[in-house]
Amino acid sequence: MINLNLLYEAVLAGKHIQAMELTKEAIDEKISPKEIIDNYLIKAMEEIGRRFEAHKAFVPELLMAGRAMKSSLSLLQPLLKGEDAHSSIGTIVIGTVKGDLHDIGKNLVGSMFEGCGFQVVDLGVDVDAAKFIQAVKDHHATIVGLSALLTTTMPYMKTIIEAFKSEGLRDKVIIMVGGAPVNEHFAIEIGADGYSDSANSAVIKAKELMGAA
Ligand code: B1M
Repeated sequence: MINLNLLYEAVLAGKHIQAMELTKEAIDEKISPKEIIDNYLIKAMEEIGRRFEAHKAFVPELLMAGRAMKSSLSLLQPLLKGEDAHSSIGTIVIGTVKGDLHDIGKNLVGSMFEGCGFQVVDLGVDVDAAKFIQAVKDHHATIVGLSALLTTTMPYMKTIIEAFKSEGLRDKVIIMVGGAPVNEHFAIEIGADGYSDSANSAVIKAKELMGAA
């Protein structure tokens, strides 16, 4: 039986090959992807973040841990796609806002939406307001998902919301925000429709906002 703490340690140490091998073992042992992600992978990222803050880890360590987490997620994400994936509930345009390169959480949120039957248009990282607006028009999206991990990039979420207003599109889309430094209070303050602190709850919130819960 696999010891999942080894996976936590592998991600924390940035050992991506070991992380992939352990993830494969965990999948073979039918451990739920959600348990692996929530209890081991995200915990490892939280710990490397704490060490970074305490000056006990530096950018290279963050990068290596990020790469190890992504390697593991590349095996788990296909398993998050459920049966519902065939029938589309709606289209969400998702991206990490301008100036911000963090994409692990955003990718997880995207996978969860996809797994729950949404069409997902992922614009990647460092996305400006014009690109979000164009994507909504091109794909007739009903939801916009904004992710930010830096206190310096959070304010750009408001810029995006204002841009949707200027374009006359604000009432046509549900705008959701999330990411580690974002909270409910901030979401309300900038005029977003919804906030959530995890990939799971983001989908639940989106369905609620669409009246499809
Ligand atoms: Co950076 N980084 N980083 N980093 N990094 C943080 C965010 C930081 C908190 C670390 C720390 O100091 N403790 C800190 C920000 C401090 C602040 O702003 N107050 C920080 C910093 C400072 C930086 C740099 C400035 C460092 C430097 O260069 N000096 C730099 C900035 C680069 C840039 O973006 N312009 C930088 C760079 C990086 C790497 C590139 C090395 C790497 C990113 C790799 C990648 O993403 N491809 C990295 C990493 C890995 C982190 C930490 C350690 C982990 C982030 C992560 O992936 N978490 C992070 C520390 C931390 O967050 N504790 C840190 C796991 C992920 C699953 O969680 O993204 O929160 P999260 O997503 C969750 C929820 O938030 C939510 O659901 C997800 C799944 O449950 N969610 C949403 C996310 N988006 C959502 C959207 C929604 C709804 C929910 O609706 C649409």
